[in-house]
Amino acid sequence: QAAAKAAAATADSGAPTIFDKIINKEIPSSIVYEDEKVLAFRDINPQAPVHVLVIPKLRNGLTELAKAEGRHGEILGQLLYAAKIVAEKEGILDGFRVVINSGPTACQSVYHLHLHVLGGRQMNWPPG
Ligand code: DGP
Repeated sequence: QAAAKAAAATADSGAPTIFDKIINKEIPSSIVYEDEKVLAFRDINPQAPVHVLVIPKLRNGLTELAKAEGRHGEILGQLLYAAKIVAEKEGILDGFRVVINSGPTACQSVYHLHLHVLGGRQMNWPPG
């Protein structure tokens, strides 16, 4: 399964992604948290009982973490703090994981920076 996902992974083209439609409410999503800068919604393909994606509403060049620059520092902090708010709302503050897949080798599939917030079960290490 991991190999199939890796094979399906694509590189960053800079094109709009499905997350734009989610941000614009053109396609439905199960929103967990939202503020002016950040949107958090349930992953369509959950890998744990709690699996929420935290994204910036404005992509602003952050297609992947590899493209981060100093100017992105504030939103990067806001995303991480939003991940904590999500964990609190979902009742998993005692143990949760935050993952960012950056680039094809890490199996990134949507090129709009997103944090995966995972929890609600025993997490294992190392990850696949
Ligand atoms: P990544 O592999 O790190 O790029 O994760 C992308 C995630 O996005 C993946 O876990 C599935 C999720 N996803 C893709 N399309 C949709 C969608 O239309 N709705 C929702 N809720 N999640 C999606």
